[in-house]
Amino acid sequence: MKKVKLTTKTLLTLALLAAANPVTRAQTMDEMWDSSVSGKENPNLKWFKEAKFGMFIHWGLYAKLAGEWKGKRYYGSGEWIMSQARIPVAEYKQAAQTFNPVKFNADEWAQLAKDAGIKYMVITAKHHEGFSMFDSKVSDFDIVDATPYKQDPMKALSAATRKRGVQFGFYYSQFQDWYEPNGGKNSWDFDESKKDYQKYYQEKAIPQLKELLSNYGPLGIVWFDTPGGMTKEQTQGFVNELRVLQPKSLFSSRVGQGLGDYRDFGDSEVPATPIKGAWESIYTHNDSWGYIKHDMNFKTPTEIIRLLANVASKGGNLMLNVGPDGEGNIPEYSVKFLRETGKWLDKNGESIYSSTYGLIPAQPWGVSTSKPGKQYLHVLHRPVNGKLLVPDFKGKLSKVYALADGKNLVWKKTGNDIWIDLPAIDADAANTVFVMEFSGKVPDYNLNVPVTVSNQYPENMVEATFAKLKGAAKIQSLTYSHYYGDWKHTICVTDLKNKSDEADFSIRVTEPGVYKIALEYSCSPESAKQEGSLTVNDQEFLFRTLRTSDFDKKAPLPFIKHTIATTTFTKAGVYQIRIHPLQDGLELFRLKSVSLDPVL
Ligand code: H79
Repeated sequence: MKKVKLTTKTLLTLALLAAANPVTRAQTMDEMWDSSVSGKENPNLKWFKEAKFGMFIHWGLYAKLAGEWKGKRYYGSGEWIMSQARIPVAEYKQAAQTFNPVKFNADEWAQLAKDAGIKYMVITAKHHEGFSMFDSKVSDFDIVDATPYKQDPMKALSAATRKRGVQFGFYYSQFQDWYEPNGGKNSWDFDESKKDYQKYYQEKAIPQLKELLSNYGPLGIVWFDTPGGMTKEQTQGFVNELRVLQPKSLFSSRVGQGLGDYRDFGDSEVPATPIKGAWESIYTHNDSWGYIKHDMNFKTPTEIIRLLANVASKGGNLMLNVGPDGEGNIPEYSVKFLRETGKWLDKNGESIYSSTYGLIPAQPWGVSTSKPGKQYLHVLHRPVNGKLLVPDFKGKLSKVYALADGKNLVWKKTGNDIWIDLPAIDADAANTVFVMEFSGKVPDYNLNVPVTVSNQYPENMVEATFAKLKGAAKIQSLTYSHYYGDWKHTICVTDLKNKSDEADFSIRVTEPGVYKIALEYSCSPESAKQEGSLTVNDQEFLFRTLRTSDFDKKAPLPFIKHTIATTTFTKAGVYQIRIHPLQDGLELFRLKSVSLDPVL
């Protein structure tokens, strides 16, 4: 899939940078993307960059099947059930005969988006199953011709959404189409070697996209997915042919060949560091994109609010998916939890909408976003003593206040450190926002700032992203899944194979104290029981690796938090942590983080 390639390419480049430069770290990934995306200066991106929060909707015949086929339940991406269960077209199409979503109410859906603080909506016009959720003259396998419902829900939804000032767009699976003999990826009905993808593009995908771009008013986005079967020139021709119909509509990067207007990360992926330009992270509310009746694993309002802040703190948009059922109802918890998110955005939206990435890296207290002259502190964890550190802040600070009530806070500046006296915070709050107002030009986020370690927080995590690498060590994003296609991504230091391969971390301990040091890692059976060395604070600590499991992208990647040492920092200050194998040979482990948990 497109996203995996982009990530791998980016990280490969980082690895090459690391190889050329013996001590380096994961620097920003942004320039690469900026130069490879066509829409860098595109004025049509303005609304998108301001929007920050989108709603994705996966709705199709799979919603009617609800994750079950012939009495057997399927888990993971419900919109993949036809592929997962290898359902023949002749049987699958029968589901349309009973698909009658009479509970669908366009105004309710659009109002939910509005109430949730959502600024754009993208709905599946056609997913890989090949079924059109709109009135198509190109195919009879559509909601008007093939179902008892006989209406076009996209007409009403596009109008209701736009009426509320929310941008509207379509997801369209341009290459995969399991219903068509020449569409991508149905190998259980059709012989892949006999497929004529160009015929499919000419006879279905392009004509249908023209219908979508002609019959539903101005589209904010056309969201393509899983490109295939076209050269770069053919993709350019495809884009050009569609572009003339709606020159302002944004095409997602999964149109392929670097020809999108903005970048999408992988499914359920947030980049580790700030990224410039226009981009989006996509997540689903539970485990599946399309409705599955036994999938009740919904992210809580707190999780959604924190995810949104985290994505915004890197400079991107979050598009969160909901999967309405076969009757046309959005799941109860999606409705409730989105409305809760909307209540938070009502009060705190200033810190999200039209913002960009924060000017400092993530801290033990949370993340930050910024606007010209303003830095928003998203406090997820309050320091016990109420003294909040904003390190490496180079602007000329004029005031600090709570976003909720505008009350000024006492602060002081020591060098480039800002120390803020926080008021009491509701312990249950998902995210309490404080604002720093400043003048002067502030340089971009600096990844070289030592990671804050403080006894004011129960845990201090130093993430792999912040490693400086030596030798053959690399930083990689490992992609794997729990259920079918529900991707997870974890950034790790890998390839610590020899004594000279090292992961080094610069930390700043803000108060003297005693800390337990733990390593969070994944370790294959082959790598287990090897010795490693961690040096910090003029002491070397030895440890022996514990087995977790092999890496398998279709299974969970378990991590163990292995506590290895106790140490006392007698003075506040900057310290280096150095980690390497004690012998030459096998990879030591895949290191996710080093944590320092205060004891005294
Ligand atoms: O629409 C949602 C997904 O259905 C779609 N993108 C999001 C927005 C998507 N299409 N493809 N993929 C995601 C990647 C899927 C990879 C898979 Fe597999 C290959 C799924 C099934 C085969 C690997 C093997 C994962 C599960 C089995």
